[in-house]
Amino acid sequence: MTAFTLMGVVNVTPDSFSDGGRFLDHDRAIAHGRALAAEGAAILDVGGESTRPGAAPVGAEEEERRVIPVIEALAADRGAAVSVDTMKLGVARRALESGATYVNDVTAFRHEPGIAALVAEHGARCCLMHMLGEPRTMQDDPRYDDVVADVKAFLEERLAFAVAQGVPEDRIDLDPGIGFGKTLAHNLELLRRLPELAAIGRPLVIGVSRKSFLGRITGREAPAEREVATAAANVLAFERGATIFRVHDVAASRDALAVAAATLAADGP
Ligand code: HH2
Repeated sequence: MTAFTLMGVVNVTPDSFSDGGRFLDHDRAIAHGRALAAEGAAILDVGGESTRPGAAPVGAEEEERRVIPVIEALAADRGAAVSVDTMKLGVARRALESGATYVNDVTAFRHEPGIAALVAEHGARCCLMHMLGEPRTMQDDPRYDDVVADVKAFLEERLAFAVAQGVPEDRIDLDPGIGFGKTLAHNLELLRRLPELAAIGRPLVIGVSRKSFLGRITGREAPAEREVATAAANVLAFERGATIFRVHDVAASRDALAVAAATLAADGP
């Protein structure tokens, strides 16, 4: 059976688009991470800065204050791998020293290129994500020649950069960055043509969870009501080559993906 991996989102922020403020308290964030691991998350992605469109940047000190105690506690559980969702070198360093083994950088090492060497030095894994522009302005009229070809070329270039900095290729995952400088049509085209990105040969991470394009399609205003839509998009992405799914609700996508995986396996040789 083709395996899939669930990456549970632990947002230690006041302003994340779907769960901002719910887990700003360290104890609540840690309990939430443990609950996601119990539901089947193999990776817990801990973030202290929202990247939603228009989000205000957070200083490194404040970001560390938010995430480091949570990373320390979840890593000490020795269950799920702990990822830090950051674009800052200092935060990534403290996180890796505190037990994280995965760096999820939505700028793909463009904001602070030194994170690549840091990941290499620690023998960590990483996710390199495509984003057009920066969070503050990324949704202001994004344009591409061919969104899939442009994202593919970007991911290949960032993969080559990370490898040149010493990160072994087999420790690098790639992500088309659904919703990061993309219209509804761009997101759908990326999902539809995912096999072209899977052809790069690295595992694909998909982060559709509760995003606004799902609200546009379903008419669901509240992000937490977009779980069925999230699971549907994840199943389609899995069938087209993605294997790592970044989600807020682990149980819902786990069930949907388990059915997809069993069905596709039954189809095989
Ligand atoms: N999406 C978000 C944040 N980090 N990382 C990867 N690799 N892929 C994604 O699609 C992705 C990501 C946005 O979701 P969330 O963390 O819930 O919201 P916010 O950025 O507002 O905290």
